[in-house]
Amino acid sequence: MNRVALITGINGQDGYYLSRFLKSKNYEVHGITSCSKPGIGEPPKNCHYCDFAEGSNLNKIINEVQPDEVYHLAAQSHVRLSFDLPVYTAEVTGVGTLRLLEALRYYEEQSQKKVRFYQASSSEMFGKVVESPQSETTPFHPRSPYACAKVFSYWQTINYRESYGMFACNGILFNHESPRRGEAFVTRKITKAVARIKLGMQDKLFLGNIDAKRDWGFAGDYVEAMWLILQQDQPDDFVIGTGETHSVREFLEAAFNAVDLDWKKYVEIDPQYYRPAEVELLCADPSKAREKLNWKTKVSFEELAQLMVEADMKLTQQEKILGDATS
Ligand code: G4F
Repeated sequence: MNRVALITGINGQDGYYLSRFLKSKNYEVHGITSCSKPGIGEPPKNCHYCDFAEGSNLNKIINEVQPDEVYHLAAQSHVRLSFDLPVYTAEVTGVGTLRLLEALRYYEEQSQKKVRFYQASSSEMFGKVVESPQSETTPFHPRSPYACAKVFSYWQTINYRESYGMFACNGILFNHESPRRGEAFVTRKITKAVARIKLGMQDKLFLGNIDAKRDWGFAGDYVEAMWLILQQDQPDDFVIGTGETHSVREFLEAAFNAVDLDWKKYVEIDPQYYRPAEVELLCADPSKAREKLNWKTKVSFEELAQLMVEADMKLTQQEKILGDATS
């Protein structure tokens, strides 16, 4: 019989790549989303609706789906926005995880079935880093309501493992991007602007702190690590990243270079994109993942920028044709 996976936040970038990956491994994939669109049509097959800010129907969904593996990706995941919506972010990104863990604990007790649980932990938890690169043993110093909520979820995951013997694991993922990345995140904001500037649809790109450094990889590679984490004999926590760090400035250079433009002519700094507290530098030490999961990233920084620009060029060209046809 096929194994059953339940992915929360299935409509996000990682949900997209993870569901494709698990289907290629013959899983029956179910998803939870909060983006209900009543009236437009029937919900897609195996799609369930739940808002992690309250989670009242989680027990019902888990009872129906009877998952073997649960990948908890749902979150209010935008760091800048979390400063404007701190309580909502704590509810969804923090307490939401606890709601799910508690529902799974109850389900395990009732059904006598074991479930494997993956928590999407984040490198943002390292925040004002106390050492570099950051590994599984680096202490946390969260710098945003989002990061504080993720630290809460990280420890709840470990607490449920230690208290109730649950197979609950953290993947501490560094930034991972793709053409499916939301347009409010800096890489996609840049690649979309590059395409629009190249096609004459935009003049300027406004950004915040372009000196911040991140460890950026390709999301498609990272979902395999999520799956590998749940295939181990023992539940454990893993840092997942490339081991390389680059500034936003370097990403700008790579993305504009991909279409032979000089970024300096188009980019302006707008302080509205600054954060009350910034995470200046993130760089992973993924040695444990390499050794125990045999996982490593396959797409380089330059290839990532290139593939995102190419995808946005195609998309923007189509939008332009559609716009011209309807105007
Ligand atoms: O793309 P970002 O918004 O990602 P951030 O804050 O690093 O968080 C992402 O990665 C985390 C993993 O480490 C996830 F947990 C989290 O959910 C999210 O996916 O910003 C990256 C950097 C920041 O330093 C930011 O200040 O880019 C800087 N930046 C400069 N100008 C900007 C902008 N970020 C955004 N979003 N928009 C700007 O205009």
